[in-house]
Amino acid sequence: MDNLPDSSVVVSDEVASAIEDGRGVVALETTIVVHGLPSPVNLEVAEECETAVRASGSVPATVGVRDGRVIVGLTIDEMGQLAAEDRHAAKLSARDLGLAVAARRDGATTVAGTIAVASRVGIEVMATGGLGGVHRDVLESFDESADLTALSRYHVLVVASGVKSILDIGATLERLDTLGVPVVGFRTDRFPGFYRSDSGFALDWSVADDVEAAAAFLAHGLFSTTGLLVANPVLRDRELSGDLHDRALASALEKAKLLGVRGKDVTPVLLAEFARSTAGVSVQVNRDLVVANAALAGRIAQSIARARR
Ligand code: PSU
Ligand code: MN
Repeated sequence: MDNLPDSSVVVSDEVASAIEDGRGVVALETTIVVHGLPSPVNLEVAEECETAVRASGSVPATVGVRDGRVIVGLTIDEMGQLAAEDRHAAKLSARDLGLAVAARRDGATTVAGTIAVASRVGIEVMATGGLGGVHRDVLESFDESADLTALSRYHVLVVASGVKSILDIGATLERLDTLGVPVVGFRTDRFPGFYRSDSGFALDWSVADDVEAAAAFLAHGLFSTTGLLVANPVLRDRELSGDLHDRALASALEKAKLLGVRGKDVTPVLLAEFARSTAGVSVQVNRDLVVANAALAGRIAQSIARARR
């Protein structure tokens, strides 16, 4: 497949020339903006992520769908329009992209949707807060995020603070193993727990800096077409306390059960209940970690670009 987008995929001039010139580019998702964080923090975070990527010397490429056009390089204004409630932007995973284009819909892309687009246009790095994964009630619900299978299909490096702690973290790590997706701790040999810096699970591999992360991704590409997860823990002095986390988690799981939510609504409901029951502290932690991940992704994209030259 060529990397030239057709008219259904619109790459902004800035992003297109950065890709063309082999400069560092970081894809950013919009589900966290439209369905993951409350207003007005959502747009502040979107802007902070873009600023963090730029500060590293890389170019941000925020992905979303407007009127059936997949945009790579949304402006903050366009993101604001997409996040407006009356627009009812859909939550788009990789499988939904073509259908949203055909139906001329608006939508925000998940990690899965974003890396499908990134790989289509030649972007190798993306940043998010917490990856999706295997849900705790998986034996009843069969609910496993398509983020995992997307990482098994697209050769993109994703920086995330582990997987969201609302998930079954051990099962998610097992699935990443089965799917052939390597997990590399950034300056840690512990798998991060999203709102918490340590999920309690150990990692086999870690890197000391962005140069090593870039080298790991390039070497991985010699043997595999899968993606790679760089696990970047939230700073210890920013994490949610263990007590508060566990209480919020219990109430979030309870709430989701009570409402009987399913499918793509599960994660947004759990995150919203976390925000409510921690009086917004979880939102602040989410903000800190996603901006830090965008900054790191920017540095890694720079190192990959340098290594390729
Ligand atoms: N990280 C966050 N907040 C979010 C997400 C990630 O800090 O809201 C989003 C991402 O878009 C991810 C999605 O792909 O949650 C996972 O949704 P699901 O569990 O339905 O696959
Ligand atoms: Mn799901």
